[in-house]
Amino acid sequence: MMKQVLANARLYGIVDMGYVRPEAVEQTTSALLQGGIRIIQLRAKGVELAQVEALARRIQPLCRAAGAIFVLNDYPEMAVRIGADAVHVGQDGGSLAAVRATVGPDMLIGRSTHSPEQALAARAEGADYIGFGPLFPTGTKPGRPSIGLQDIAAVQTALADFPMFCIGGINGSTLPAVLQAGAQRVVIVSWLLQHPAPAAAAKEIICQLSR
Ligand code: TZP
Repeated sequence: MMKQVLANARLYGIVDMGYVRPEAVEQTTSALLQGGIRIIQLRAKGVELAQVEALARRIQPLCRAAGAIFVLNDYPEMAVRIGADAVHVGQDGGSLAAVRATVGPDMLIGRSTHSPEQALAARAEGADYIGFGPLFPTGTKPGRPSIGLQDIAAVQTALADFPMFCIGGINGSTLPAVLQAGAQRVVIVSWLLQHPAPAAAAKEIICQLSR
């Protein structure tokens, strides 16, 4: 069932604790859900584990009530403990076989990829979806080299229906070029989290992604 929600998702939202005050996680999550986003990740880099789990346990029921996928970034064992729908791991997150062994057969697994080779490998290794980027330089991942738009179309063609979410520096102004380059799905972090009207902004982006 969550596989179908994943297949239908065009916009992926992240509650990134680099941008969200801890007391505002419910409000932020609700705004993203109200905007129509049906896959939401908790990203809490540098936050103490017990605190990550507490935040996850606050976000998860809101996602569940909306029929949205709740993704925990990193921490496969915690994802199992709290019953997350998905876990997202970076290139440094170990082999996907090891992650699968930890989370069991049903949890969705996402993988960050930064090149066409990594994208194809992630699917071959059993990822359920990938992130592909950063397309542009972004303050959300400072120092990470951007990969540009030139490989999106070929990778999306090679992956056919496999869910590939382009990420990194996407906003209302850069989205048209990203779509032009062949993207079908995107992750938007800081632009949505800093937007004065995030739900309306998300709706508008989803509209553009659905054309
Ligand atoms: N992985 C690749 S780029 C990125 C992550 C988590 C950050 C994207 O954030 P933003 O604010 O949408 O550029």
